[in-house]
Amino acid sequence: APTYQVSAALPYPYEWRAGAAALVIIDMQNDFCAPGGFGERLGNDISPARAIIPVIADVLEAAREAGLLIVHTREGHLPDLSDCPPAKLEHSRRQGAGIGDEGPMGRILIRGERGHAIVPELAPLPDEIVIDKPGKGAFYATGLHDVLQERRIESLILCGVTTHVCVHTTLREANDRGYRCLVLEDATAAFDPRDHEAAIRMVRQQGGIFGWTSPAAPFIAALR
Ligand code: TIU
Repeated sequence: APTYQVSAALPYPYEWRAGAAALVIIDMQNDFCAPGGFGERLGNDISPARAIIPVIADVLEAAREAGLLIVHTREGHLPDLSDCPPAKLEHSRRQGAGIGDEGPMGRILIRGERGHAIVPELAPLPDEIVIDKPGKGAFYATGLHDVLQERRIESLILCGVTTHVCVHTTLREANDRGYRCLVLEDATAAFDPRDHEAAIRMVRQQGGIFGWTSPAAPFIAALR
């Protein structure tokens, strides 16, 4: 199979084999990207999360054209909260955004509510994979690893929110499972840019301990 390369990636060029890469779009939900959602009610400025929507839309379009496997993830819980650990529930309530509480977009972080849905600009197509996850990482208590192994996926291109929480947790889980991971730095965001910067730096320190980083444009160019 031919090999693709993003030569601008840090700390050194990122390569993947044709047919062996997946785009993973993490938690681009109304709860993190829309006014009145979980992210904003936790006390955050959601504008960085909104700003990456058009960048991810470009990446998604190019990945669809190139035939990459597309995976969307959503953070959320069952309506009876049986999959929400007490510590997570307590933390959310202390922050004034109790998981399961009523909000402007339905119950906060509950599957099936409007706040839980992916923003319309990045809506999954019917044949794309949607992983519902109760944790920050997309591998914990989900079928993601099996889905990727069935399709012989070796390389993951990660984007979405937030860089230091769900993107990083997923990245670390993926790295331990042997996937080669590229984080698209301008297609990820944290509510505080300092958290974003720190998280991006961490990926590529020690010669790329968790993977690679690159802006979206050179990745899109490599696909075309
Ligand atoms: N998706 C994700 O990152 N969930 C979070 O709760 N992130 C925060 O930064 N709070």
